[in-house]
Amino acid sequence: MLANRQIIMAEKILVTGALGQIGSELTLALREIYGVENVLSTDIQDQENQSDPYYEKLDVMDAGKIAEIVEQHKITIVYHLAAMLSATAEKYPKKGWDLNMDSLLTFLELAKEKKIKQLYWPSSIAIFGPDTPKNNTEQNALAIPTTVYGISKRAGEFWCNYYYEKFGVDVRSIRYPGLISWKTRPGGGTTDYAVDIYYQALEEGKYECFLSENTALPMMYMDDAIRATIELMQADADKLTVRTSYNLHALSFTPKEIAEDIQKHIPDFEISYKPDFRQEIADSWPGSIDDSVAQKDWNWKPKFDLSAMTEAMLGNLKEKLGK
Ligand code: NAD
Ligand code: AKB
Repeated sequence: MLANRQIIMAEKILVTGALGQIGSELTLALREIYGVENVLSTDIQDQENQSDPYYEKLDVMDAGKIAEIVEQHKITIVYHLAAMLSATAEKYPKKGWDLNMDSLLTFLELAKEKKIKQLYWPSSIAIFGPDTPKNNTEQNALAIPTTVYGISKRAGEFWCNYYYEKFGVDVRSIRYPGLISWKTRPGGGTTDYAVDIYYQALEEGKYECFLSENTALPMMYMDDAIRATIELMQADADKLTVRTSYNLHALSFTPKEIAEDIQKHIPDFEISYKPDFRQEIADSWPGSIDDSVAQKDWNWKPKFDLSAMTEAMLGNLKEKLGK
């Protein structure tokens, strides 16, 4: 036990995109395990109130600065989260591609050169496309993405597998579904409606959804996503059979279904629908995911169903918004 603790405390972790929806919570979770001073949080943005002494501003397009930080802080593990998400990348395709690809290759190269020993990089259900079977989409289902974001994530998966196969790089990845959380608001995604709806339910009592009422998408509460990420990173390497990216499942619901669940707590809550360009993106993605390989390889199991998530979201947001 003591030996395990010493091994864990010897790690120095770098998180990129750490001020984002996932990074803000993953950083806290990692600091609980590895110690605050051993987890360096970085992002291209300035920190809001300069409260974190272990924060550094870092643009992940700056490969030189990344190498400098890795050397200076003796970084051993990287969680590379910075990216442009689906809706924004459709507006800025080339910028989205450059950010999502170049930065991943920078970290894969550092791992190849043994400057870091482990890399986490998230993929997405966006790697699937309109030709993919919609329900219980399997690990190796046909994946011909039609969004820039999806193309960049699919290509990134292949790069991860390539660096693993050719150079033995220990890179691990999860295809997150839409993530739902209350601490930090999401930005630029197609699944963001499932977060916005809780804020608007409490603040306005109504919500105009940018997806149509019967658009089913795979989703997950953030606590499950953070636990999955850490469990995958701590799993025995020889148990892992996937080095592209693991399918992961927790929930599947439509805007109508989440609204009905909110109405159990806020009976007067009203939802209306005004689909925009994000409808086409959502229509190209699966409705639910088969994650049997993750279950088998590293015992993945979600804890939050829709009603547990709604309770947690409304309870935490009420406190945060002073409602
Ligand atoms: P987010 O948009 O909330 O956060 C991304 C962060 O990256 C932001 O804080 C942003 O300031 C930072 N960033 C942008 N450009 C940067 C740059 N050049 N250098 C450094 N930082 C930069 O995104 P998120 O939801 O936290 O997603 C994190 C990762 O998880 C992404 O790779 C995303 O594709 C993946 N993912 C997220 C979801 C989800 O539902 N949130 C689902 C699937 C995959
Ligand atoms: C998005 O909607 O872009 C993300 C994702 C599913 O990757 N939430």
